[in-house]
Amino acid sequence: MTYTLESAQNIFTDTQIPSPIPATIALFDQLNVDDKLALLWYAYTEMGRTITPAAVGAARLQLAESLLNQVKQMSSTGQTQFMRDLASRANTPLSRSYGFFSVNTKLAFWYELGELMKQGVVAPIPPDYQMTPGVKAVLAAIQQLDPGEQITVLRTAVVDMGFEDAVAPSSAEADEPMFPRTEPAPTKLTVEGITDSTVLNYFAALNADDFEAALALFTPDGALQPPFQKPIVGPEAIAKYMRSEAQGLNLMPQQGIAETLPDGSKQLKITGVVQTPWFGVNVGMNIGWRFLLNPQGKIFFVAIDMLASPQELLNLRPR
Ligand code: EQ3
Repeated sequence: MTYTLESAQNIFTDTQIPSPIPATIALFDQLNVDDKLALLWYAYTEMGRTITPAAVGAARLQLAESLLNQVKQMSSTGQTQFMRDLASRANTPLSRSYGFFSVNTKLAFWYELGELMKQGVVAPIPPDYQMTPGVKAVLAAIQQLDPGEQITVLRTAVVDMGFEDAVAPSSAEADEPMFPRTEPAPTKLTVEGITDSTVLNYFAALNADDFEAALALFTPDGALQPPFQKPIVGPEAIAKYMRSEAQGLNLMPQQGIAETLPDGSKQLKITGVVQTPWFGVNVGMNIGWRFLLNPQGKIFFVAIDMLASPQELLNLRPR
């Protein structure tokens, strides 16, 4: 085999346009705790309905219920302090409980807190809060992003909160409830320029939440690299990741290019749109998949990238 994980990560990099997301998150990270919480509130509540997520299933909230109940019983000052602890990743018992939640449970937890803030049950952002120039700058940067990028910034902010204990088991493993699909998954896929059955089966498997079938397409040392993350290597780690984070996604690949290398391996880049069950049809994320298949047609590597702009689609020309 003539490739390594490192070389695989570099396929098609000449077709990519840098995403504005990491710089926006870096700006956000520089804010102080109160400004972070206020920024998220404004971004979430003032950007219109498109970035308002759908209500989440009761099953998911059950996982967060005990923490929610504890927060509801606190004084208003206590609630504010709790939210500050989450945003500053303080090592407190409650902040650790949050840190154990899976990604989707963290989102569900904040969704519910947001509803409770609107109802006045949980302390809102103080009415006399004045946006600092820093908050205004980050808000302006977020407004420049497309909705798929905006929800990625919000999600990253929520996921990074709380205190994560390196040794504690993640709740994502055991009791992650199924994510109800908001839209039926596309059943028939035609991807312009792509006939490769492994890749088409990959899309079909994820659209059916059939992670076993998806895993069977990988080599035993195969890797999957989610947006802005390091590669996840090996079927067990990929399976765990998919069960926790790939449920209910609608993958709508549209077009791609495929190149066969002299040793029979193949590299493919495909672009399209992905919808998350949190926002359904309201938000389409522009996504690119970069696959490296071994000569036997198994996936050695796939990177999932957030495309900087639909402009990147134009870079997909046979070379
Ligand atoms: C209450 C409020 C507003 C104020 C307070 O001060 C602070 C906070 C935090 C607040 C609450 C904020 C809330 C409720 C934010 C909610 C945000 C949500 C629900 C964001 C959801 C985003 C989901 C995203 C970006 C999903 C992306 C999924 C992708 C790209 C999946 C890609 C995949 C593909 C395509 C594959 O082929 C393989 C698997 C993989 C998962 C990688």
